[in-house]
Amino acid sequence: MLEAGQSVTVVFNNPGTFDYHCQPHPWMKATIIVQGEGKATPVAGAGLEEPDPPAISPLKATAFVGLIIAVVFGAGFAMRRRPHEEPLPPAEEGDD
Ligand SMILES: [Cu+2]
Repeated sequence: MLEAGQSVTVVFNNPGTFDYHCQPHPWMKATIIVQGEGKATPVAGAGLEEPDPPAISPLKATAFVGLIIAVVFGAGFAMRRRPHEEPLPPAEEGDD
């Protein structure tokens, strides 16, 4: 779980729409939309063979990752601007 001010980088290897939410505050939601054509390509230096040339240009891939990071940062920023406490339910008093 991320605390305020922390960040994380996640690389999505396939296009898709991914919903996520803040674990302690399920109403804080966001969606990451990963766009792109072609299949995922292995990271250079990962010890994998290179059977095919990259389907998307490195510049394009960097742009997509940048977009994802921007979305994640934006969501984190939006969460930080809100009070990060759950509203307390009205106190109920009374004995049985
Ligand atoms: Cu939260």
